[in-house]
Amino acid sequence: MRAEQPQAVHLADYRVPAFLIDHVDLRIELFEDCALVHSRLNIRRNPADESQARDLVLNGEELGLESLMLDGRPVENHRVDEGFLTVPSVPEHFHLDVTTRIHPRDNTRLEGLYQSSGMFCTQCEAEGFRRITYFLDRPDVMACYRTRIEADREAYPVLLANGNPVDWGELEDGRHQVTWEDPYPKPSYLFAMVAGDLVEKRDEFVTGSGRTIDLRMYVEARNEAKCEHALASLKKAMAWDEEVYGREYDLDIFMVVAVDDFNMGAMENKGLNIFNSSCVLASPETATDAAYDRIESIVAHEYFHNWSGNRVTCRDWFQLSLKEGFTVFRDNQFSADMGSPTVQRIDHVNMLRTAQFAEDAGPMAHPVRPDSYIEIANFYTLTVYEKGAEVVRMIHTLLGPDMFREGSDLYFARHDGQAVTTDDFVSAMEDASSRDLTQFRRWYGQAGTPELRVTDTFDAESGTYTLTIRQSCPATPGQSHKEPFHIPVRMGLIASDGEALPLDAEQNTETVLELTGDEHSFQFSGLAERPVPSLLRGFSAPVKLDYPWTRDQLMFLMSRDPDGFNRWDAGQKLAVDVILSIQQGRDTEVDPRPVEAYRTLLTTPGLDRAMVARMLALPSTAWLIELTDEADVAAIDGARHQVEQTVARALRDELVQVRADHHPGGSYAFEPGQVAARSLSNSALTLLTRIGDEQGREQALAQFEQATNMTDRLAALKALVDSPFSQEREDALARFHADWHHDPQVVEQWFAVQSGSPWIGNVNCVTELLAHPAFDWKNPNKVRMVIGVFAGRNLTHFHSPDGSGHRFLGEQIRRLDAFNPQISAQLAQPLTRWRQYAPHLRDSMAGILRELRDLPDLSRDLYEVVTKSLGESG
Ligand code: 0A1
Ligand code: ZN
Repeated sequence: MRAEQPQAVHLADYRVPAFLIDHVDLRIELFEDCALVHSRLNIRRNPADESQARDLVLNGEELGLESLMLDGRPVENHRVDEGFLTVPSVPEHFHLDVTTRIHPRDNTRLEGLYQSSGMFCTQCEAEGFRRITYFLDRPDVMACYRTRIEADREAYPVLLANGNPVDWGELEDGRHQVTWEDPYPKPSYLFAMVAGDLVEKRDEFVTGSGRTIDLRMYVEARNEAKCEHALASLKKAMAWDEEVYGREYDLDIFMVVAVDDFNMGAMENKGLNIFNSSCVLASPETATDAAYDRIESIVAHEYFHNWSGNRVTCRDWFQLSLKEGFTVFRDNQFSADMGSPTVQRIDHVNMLRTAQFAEDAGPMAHPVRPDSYIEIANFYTLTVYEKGAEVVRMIHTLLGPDMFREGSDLYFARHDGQAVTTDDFVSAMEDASSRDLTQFRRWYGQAGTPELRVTDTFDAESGTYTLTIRQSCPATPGQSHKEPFHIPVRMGLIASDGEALPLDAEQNTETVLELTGDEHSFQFSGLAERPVPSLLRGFSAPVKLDYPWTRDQLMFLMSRDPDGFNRWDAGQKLAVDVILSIQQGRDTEVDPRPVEAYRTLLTTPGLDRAMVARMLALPSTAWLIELTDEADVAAIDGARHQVEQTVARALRDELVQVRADHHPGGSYAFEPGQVAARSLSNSALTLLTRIGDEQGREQALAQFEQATNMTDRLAALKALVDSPFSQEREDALARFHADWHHDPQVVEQWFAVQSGSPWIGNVNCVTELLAHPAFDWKNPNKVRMVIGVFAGRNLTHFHSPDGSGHRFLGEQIRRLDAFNPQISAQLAQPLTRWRQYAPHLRDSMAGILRELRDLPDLSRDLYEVVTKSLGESG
């Protein structure tokens, strides 16, 4: 057990800062073994503070304090404690000059200033700036920064920081300097600098008001050919934000840097976005369609933060969803506009329902605006990001697009240059629309996924159909009772001939029902027969909905619901019912109905091919587990596999035909038509190889040999790996590695194909991968691709009944925690849901959590995850 227990921070304890910092002047001297950071802070007492504090208390961690001067005179009565520097009795206004010595080369946490592949880079969100220099490291202290970087010219020809370059020149001893100035006040978490020997790719964007913005992407020379897609995505995002939100870029330069070692996906530092290489670099030969898609949305996400996050930022870290929920909503809208809105929505909801619902149902459940945290890095969660985005989406649904735009305009105008709260965001939406969102605000404060129970009656005589909806929300840690939520339910009614029925006097065939109380009844009159309800269209609220559709009704909705999302969802519901009925012994044979529905999909000309691919995919094991109490993973996976085999065998000819008809030839382009065709053809390949016969083997081998892009090559490799063809599997894995061992991002994929494989990815296999020369403990991507993919996606092997998978994860977490706590805490996530599983799995998972909890030296990050997961009874 840790010597002292880390303390929680509470939203209720928020106080304005006692001091403000208006200006920061940094001079950063970079050397091989250390860096000297000279900072001059322009500080004044905060007029809004009533505490009358005399002492200045700055945050700082693992800093060597070299000198400290106040208004030019050395300070002698200061105190340095764990995490703080206190300067007693300071005046109203003053300059503080601080010099700290830090060691970027030894920084394995990847927070603050560190080295990656020989370059220097920073990550300051959420509390990394305090690892560079002493500061009021909180987002409501906003300052203008001037940053001068000095380094050896030959080793570090490129020196970057936020803002615009204002000065540069030679220094003694082969060194040089570049000075940057950022005119926009910003919190310290948005500070960034980079120094390295990097190639520059240039482009430009002309804004709506006619300003030409210099776009620059910096990468290592070996990645020079992988920049085009990110730059193209950036320009699309810039144009889209002007068109849809009226937001123009505000500096002269926008820079993007790719680094290999990064704890997260990317970071929105003002004017200098830093990306994990895997989230920004792409070429057709090395990146899949899924990667292209992800890059487009992450580049957009970081760019959109320039307004939703940087110009208007968070008052404190409890407000994280203010920037993240809104920005994810914005990037989802963008992705929908760039491709198919329905497919984008399906992919997003699929992830949300599987992973965020699990978070909401587990011991780490927290509101979109949490009430407390021990380590804020643990709160970059799916709840804050994805559920936060759903909350913004519901506001959009309730207000309609025009009013929502007025609300966002008001929000940006009212709060430009400020650090504000989620409440301020909702108020702007209210003020612009005159809608009362008082009750709606509960979405920010109450955790848990609401459940809607729907029943209906039809009075044939009067032709009246009545829908009754009851809402409830399960208890979550610290919240046993929930008040009703304000929930928009988009819906329609469908007649037996497939006609969409009018719902009101204006003959609308779709409406949004608003739930505010525990129970509501809605009546629809003038109907000739009992309709089939289509509920929660487009997933209009992040809730679980229960209505007793029959399998025939689901088949009907799969083909006749005018809402594409609900067509897909009906198919998922049908497949869930069929699989779980097999698993629970309610059915002894696989119901042929889904097979026939898939056959129709495969043979009907003119359907959206990306949609067909989504509809053919059976619900994931993770989603089936989420729907099951005391989940027996092996039994669930076995039933799913049986259904998949049945489908594949019955549809063999249609699958072969679809591949012949739809596989795109010619040169690769990331454009919706080609992406859809590849996704359908590769889904068909996966199913064909599940049969395990000669035809599937030949198709997979031929595609592996002939593929000219990574999407097809990786799909073929996966198909071979997850099939009984052992010789072909070994050969393909060896060949793939031989071809791509020089490219870290492709090697990451090669790792993931193995660690995620239900066929070969057992504990022995992943243990061998950890010993592979390309594996690197200090590189978060490699760790995630081997250990994270095994524990998060390879559920059969991770939950091996002998507990070996759980033990393996426990050992790796323990090892990682010593040098990168953010990563060890991320990797512990799969263990937190232990209560969801069958007793033998549950006990083994909780046992590992207890072992971790009892370690003498575990990090604050991991401490919070394991103690909260175990709960009071732990
Ligand atoms: N704000 C970034 C991602 C990010 C999150 C957490 C971090 O450290 C704890 C760092 C970066 C984004 O939303 O893209
Ligand atoms: Zn973000």
